[in-house]
Amino acid sequence: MSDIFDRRINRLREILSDREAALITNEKNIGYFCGFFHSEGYYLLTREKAYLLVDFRYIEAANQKAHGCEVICFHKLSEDLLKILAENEIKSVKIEAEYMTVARLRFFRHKLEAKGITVSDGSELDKKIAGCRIIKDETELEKIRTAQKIAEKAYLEMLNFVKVGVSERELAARLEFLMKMNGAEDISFDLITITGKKTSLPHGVPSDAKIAEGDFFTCDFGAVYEGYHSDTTRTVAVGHATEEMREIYTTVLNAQLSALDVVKAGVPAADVDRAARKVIDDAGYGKYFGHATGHGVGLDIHESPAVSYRGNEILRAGMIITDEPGIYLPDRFGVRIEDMLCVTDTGYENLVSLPKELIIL
Ligand SMILES: [Mn+2]
Repeated sequence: MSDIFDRRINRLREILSDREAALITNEKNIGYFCGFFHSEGYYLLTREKAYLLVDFRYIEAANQKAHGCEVICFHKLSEDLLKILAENEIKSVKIEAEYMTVARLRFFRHKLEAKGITVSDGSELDKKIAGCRIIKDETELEKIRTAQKIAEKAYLEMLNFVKVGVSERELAARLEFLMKMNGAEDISFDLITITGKKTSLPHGVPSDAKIAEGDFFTCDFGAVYEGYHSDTTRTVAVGHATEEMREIYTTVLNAQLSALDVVKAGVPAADVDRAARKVIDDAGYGKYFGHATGHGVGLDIHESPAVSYRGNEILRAGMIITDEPGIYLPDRFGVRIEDMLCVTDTGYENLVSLPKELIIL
């Protein structure tokens, strides 16, 4: 267990010089490097040592869960932190740029610089951490697979309740309940269970609106298992689907499949986006597909790499990406189909096992 964390820590140490430390405050990043995932922790890494500072409320859990670091119960954060920095003769501290509030940065600057310790720009640190997290090891993949299995089981159980007259909010509540009953520690994001005209909103919010005969019903859902997220979207029709609905559905499905054909280690992520976009453009619906084809998934629901024609990441084995093109006709309806994939040297492992042909309930 602890060699997983040793490996991660040692990669992060590559950006530290002798008298330098990294101070990590983002909960997900702390969890990634030591296995302890609760809020209100501070993780300090030097060339030789690693410390997790938590307050009294978390000390027992931290002692049980944290690996590869010395767990310290702090009383006054700045004093305890300065003591450790002095013991290690640290002259400069890197702080994550993306997660630190201005107030917090001011606090650390004020306290540390008074002792002659520089607080340096953390963008290099952020980049390094994202670079570590972008490739999932087997223990992480197992957690993502489990999250996906839980989500799919709950989704299939929820589908039994998708009927004319049932509200979007009821279905969101039911899906969340079923995920938790099936072992999810949380939902990946506010579940999207939308119907009718609202399906034209890529991130529509469930309301009291009720399913009507002839509606599309779009469900974008995911579960969290041991910190790791899953992400899937399916669109089904209720009662019947018009020719136009079928045509749009088929176009989105073809785009989704074309993107799948491209996925493989060594391929630019932008090519995956272009493959999906081409199918939708060629069918004349290009302007109705306004988001990227996909994104990375892991400890965060959206993380690197971006699967967008604007991105410049090259796919590598062990990356988790989504493939989720859509067509959204304003004030009419929309369709999105999303799979979550693990990139391999020869292609991908599709973590989603749900069918993709149009289902009419
Ligand atoms: Mn997604």
